[in-house]
Amino acid sequence: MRIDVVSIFPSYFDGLTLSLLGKARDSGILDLHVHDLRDWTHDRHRTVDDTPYGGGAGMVMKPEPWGLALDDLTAGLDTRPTIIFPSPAGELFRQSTARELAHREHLIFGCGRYEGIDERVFEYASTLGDVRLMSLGDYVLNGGEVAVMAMTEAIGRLIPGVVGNPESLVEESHEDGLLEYPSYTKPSTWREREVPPVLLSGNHGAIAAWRREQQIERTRQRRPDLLAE
Ligand code: 6GU
Repeated sequence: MRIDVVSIFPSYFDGLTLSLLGKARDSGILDLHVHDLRDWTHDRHRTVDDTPYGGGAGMVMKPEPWGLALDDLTAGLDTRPTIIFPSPAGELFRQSTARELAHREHLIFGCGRYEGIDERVFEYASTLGDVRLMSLGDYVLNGGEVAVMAMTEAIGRLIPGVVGNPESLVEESHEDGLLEYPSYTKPSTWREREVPPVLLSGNHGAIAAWRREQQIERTRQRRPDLLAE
């Protein structure tokens, strides 16, 4: 998979070279490129923002650098990329979204800052690729960078070969619409706290049933919205 990220803070993404995704990059499974939006400006101050038409607080990202960046990153492609703009005004990014996007050949992430990007950029981008505005949840971040880090990690670990043991993917929170069951390791007694006896029983059927109950009970307590779905 190829991933291009456009940001005015490219060094945010240095962290993606570490750990799991770093290994995926080194092995060639993940071809990640981070770009500085200011490389597509042509004025002395490398300006990327301006005041909003109609007035109001804050600044808006100018369309011109975004247009040039998208032109360059989509020139000569033989497949249509998916172009994702992180935004608190977007659709919710969920595990099902990550699963879907993990199958795409080419993702382009455009990180907005300030009060957002000139709306025409999204229309223009849709002439070059399949555009998605995606939100992590109902709270506001200062810009898209942290959101793109999260989305890239969620997507990247689902690409075949990135997570060493694919079985570790299927029993996680959200993979089956429920939260994960609790996990324990040795010692069996720690500071007067016992591991649930069923896990020491060797009875695989009983263990599976207990884990399922735990998943349902936790989901009911912590995320009743998921059970309703
Ligand atoms: Cl994707 N961007 C920003 N700026 N804030 C957010 C978000 C995204 N998701 C939740 N809050």
